[in-house]
Amino acid sequence: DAVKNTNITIIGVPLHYGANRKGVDLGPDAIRGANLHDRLEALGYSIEDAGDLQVNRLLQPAAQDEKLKYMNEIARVDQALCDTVSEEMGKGRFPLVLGGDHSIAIGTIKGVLRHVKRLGVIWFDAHTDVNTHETTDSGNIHGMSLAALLGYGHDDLTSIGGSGLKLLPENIVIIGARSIDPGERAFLKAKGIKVFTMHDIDRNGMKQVMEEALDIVSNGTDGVHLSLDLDGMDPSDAPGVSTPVSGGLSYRESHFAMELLFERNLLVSAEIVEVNPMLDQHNKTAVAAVELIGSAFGERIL
Ligand code: 4U7
Ligand code: MN
Ligand code: MN
Ligand code: MN
Repeated sequence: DAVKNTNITIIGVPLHYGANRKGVDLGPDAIRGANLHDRLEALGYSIEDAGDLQVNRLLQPAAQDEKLKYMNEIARVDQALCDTVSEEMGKGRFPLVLGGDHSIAIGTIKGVLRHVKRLGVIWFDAHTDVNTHETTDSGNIHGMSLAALLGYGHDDLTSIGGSGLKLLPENIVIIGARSIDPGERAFLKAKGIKVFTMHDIDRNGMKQVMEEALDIVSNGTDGVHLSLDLDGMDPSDAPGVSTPVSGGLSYRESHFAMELLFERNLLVSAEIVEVNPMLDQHNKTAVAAVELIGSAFGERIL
């Protein structure tokens, strides 16, 4: 069994270009403002905050980027994030990345892959993020991050962090999905990626779903990454997200999932994405994000 890493480095990534919607760039400060540091310190972790990566101000996507909006800046930020994550892991620290939209998962996970070759991933999300420039309707790169990490999509995205770093489809689970585009459905089927949809969670309950999910991501891997898209939760509990979808995970279901995750002691890295304070109510979504991270790091009711 792995030894729990109690040294955490927080890395903020105020990027919104992947969502093509303002507000999610304010996520890192909203999450910090919901007392992330204190909460983790109370659990016995030692926290360092590396601050925010620098994101350039752009007024509109380049005309040629219709199906890959803002790709150049996203790829530049993801490369910087990959290097920062990899450096922190090199020091033996646990990277906790605060987004920003979900396109930052490319940078985070590529950085982790430099240290953990066979990496399991829990992708908590209403969506499955396996579009490419060939299947996307929106052109928004936050809907392409998981495909890029599997090696599919534009070279400028798949080559981030150097070639040869890849996730394997059999080491990934998606939890909470309820909005899947036609091209994504075909991709998920062809690659055999395990998706626990809301239907599966309704039918079997979160306990069974998480047990199966954790078995999959830990089988033949050397560590697990948590990619927590807050839109996986129901919009009544997490209204401040770029792309809300009804019928999501309840407050308790989400917490229970994180509590079960902690019990298996698998995590080597994590990220919180898609928190959009401009669409939020009283910072509710950022607070929920911090509470979920609390549960994933060992907080208990009693
Ligand atoms: B997120 C979408 F069409 N699939 O590609 C797309 F529904 O990181 C949404 O999960 C993507 O929030 C959502 O634009 C990306 C859409
Ligand atoms: Mn997502
Ligand atoms: Mn999503
Ligand atoms: Mn979203």
